[in-house]
Amino acid sequence: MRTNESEILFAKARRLLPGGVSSPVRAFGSVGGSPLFLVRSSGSRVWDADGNEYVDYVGSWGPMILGHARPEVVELVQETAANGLGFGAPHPLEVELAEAVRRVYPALEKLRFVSSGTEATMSALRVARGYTGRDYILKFKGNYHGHADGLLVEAGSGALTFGQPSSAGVPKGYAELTLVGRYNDPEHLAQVFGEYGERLAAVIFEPVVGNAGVIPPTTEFLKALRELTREYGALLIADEVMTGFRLAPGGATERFSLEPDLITLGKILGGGLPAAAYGGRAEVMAQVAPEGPVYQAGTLSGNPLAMAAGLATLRILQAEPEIYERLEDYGARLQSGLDEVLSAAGVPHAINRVGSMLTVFFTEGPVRGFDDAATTNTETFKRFFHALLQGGVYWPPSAFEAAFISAAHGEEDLEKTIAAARTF
Ligand code: KE4
Repeated sequence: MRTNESEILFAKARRLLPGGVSSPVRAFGSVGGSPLFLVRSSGSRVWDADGNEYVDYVGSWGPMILGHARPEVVELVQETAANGLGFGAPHPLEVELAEAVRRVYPALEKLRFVSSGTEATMSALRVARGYTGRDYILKFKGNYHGHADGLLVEAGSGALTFGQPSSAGVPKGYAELTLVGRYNDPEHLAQVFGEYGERLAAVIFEPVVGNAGVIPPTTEFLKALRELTREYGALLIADEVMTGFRLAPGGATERFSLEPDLITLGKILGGGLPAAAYGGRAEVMAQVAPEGPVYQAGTLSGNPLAMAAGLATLRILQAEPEIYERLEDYGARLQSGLDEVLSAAGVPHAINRVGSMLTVFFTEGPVRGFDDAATTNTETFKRFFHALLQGGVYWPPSAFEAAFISAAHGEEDLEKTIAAARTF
């Protein structure tokens, strides 16, 4: 007998929470149906309030690179919690986690812990403006950096794309200080710099886009980003909230040998608990209060439990580098398995993957930028999502998100995923 506990809970939640959720994408708005209330997880699996089990590719939207409820992580959090949940004072685990981050991100000469990716990117941009004394920033269409006002901006009209608010409540004045470029388009980037370079405080970008679905960077684009920012004195901010510690021990910065001035981190950094960070060259981070004039603060910054979850996670990732080979191998086999099934079904598709993050676009492809990604057939994606769900596979409930593989995913998960896709 199938129960409907998730539906009952969702009805209650909608009377208490906007859309019944704590973050919009969770509401299944773009795939339809009632969202699953998840109550338990272990390794590659999650269970919903009705006791149904799923192979999980959301992984809490990235943090669960080791798989859910990894014993070493849970134990360190429990041990830490037994001594108190927070002090609002410096804690030894902040030092230990910062040291663990520095081991794989040597570019982070100094870093500051915050509680979300949004706080990290918002603060990094304030530091860049404080350091350069300039007001304009540049982001890219299809890149998401959290919900700070100046970043909820989409391409305006016209060649040099002034930002326009992409959300109600963002004053036009804020959006106008954000220019919007085209990802993987070095020519357009040069044009924007030609016009605004001297007034740009920073360029912020996703080193591998995850928020338009997965879009890998081109070498030319990465090169142009670093050359033009250096030439015009703008800071380069690599937003590694999603890619950090995932694409290599040192994230995309290591994988693509990037040389950013500032890096933002989140998700895996907190091992599933609320921790994020921004950091970079010591002379830039010297701007941050109480050392410098750029103010930023947070009651829960450096919370010991979040530090513990992040530290336990990074300890394992750094002690077992073979994890990255396993992630790569599973990712490649999942990609080719899905490609085979969709080709056999005669469904136009393009699968973009970098390491353990991938997206199935339902369009001819190739998908090289946001405009390509936008041609994906969202109705077909909806059918794909529900076919997987019916088959016991929990795929991200949006056509423009990345699916995440964990170190706990294995043969059985792969077979179950491909079998579910075959029913599509
Ligand atoms: P948070 O404020 O959600 O912790 O981080 C914002 C953020 C910043 N930068 C990048 C590259 C990100 O991917 C994110 C958040 N990612 C989304 C998933 N696409 C979080 C999921 C959600 O919004 O519920």
